[in-house]
Amino acid sequence: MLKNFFLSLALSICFSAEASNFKVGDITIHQPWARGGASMMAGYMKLENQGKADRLLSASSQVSEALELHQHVHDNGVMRMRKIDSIALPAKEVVELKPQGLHLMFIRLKKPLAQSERFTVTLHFEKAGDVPVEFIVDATGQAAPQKQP
Ligand SMILES: [Cu+2]
Repeated sequence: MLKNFFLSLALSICFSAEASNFKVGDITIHQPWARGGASMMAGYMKLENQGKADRLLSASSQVSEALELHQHVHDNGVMRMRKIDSIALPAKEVVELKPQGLHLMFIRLKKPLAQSERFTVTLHFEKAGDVPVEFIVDATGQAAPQKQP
């Protein structure tokens, strides 16, 4: 917990100009956020590529046992999620990870995360390299842990 706090503090100092935007090479990561339940969470953000074509290869985090790249697909009218190997980032384009689309999937959370809680995810880009970004748990998260009144 204390470690997370100092990590957050370090991040907020490094990126104080825009609290929830991060940059590595030609890639800007806009406003990462997550929502989910006690054991699984989905993560979203906008990836803006101002340079040549790149790819998001993977992501890693301490909050879950596994972290996968997912895409929603329509399968005979049923929405399903599918694991994908990478997310293509074409040159000079913005790719948005959003509900019903591309997302990060946090699988087997080590502990449930509270609304507004922040945590660090390291993104691994093929060309731009690695960058730690801070996700915030969305206040309107679906299936968020409920407390009895
Ligand atoms: Cu998923």
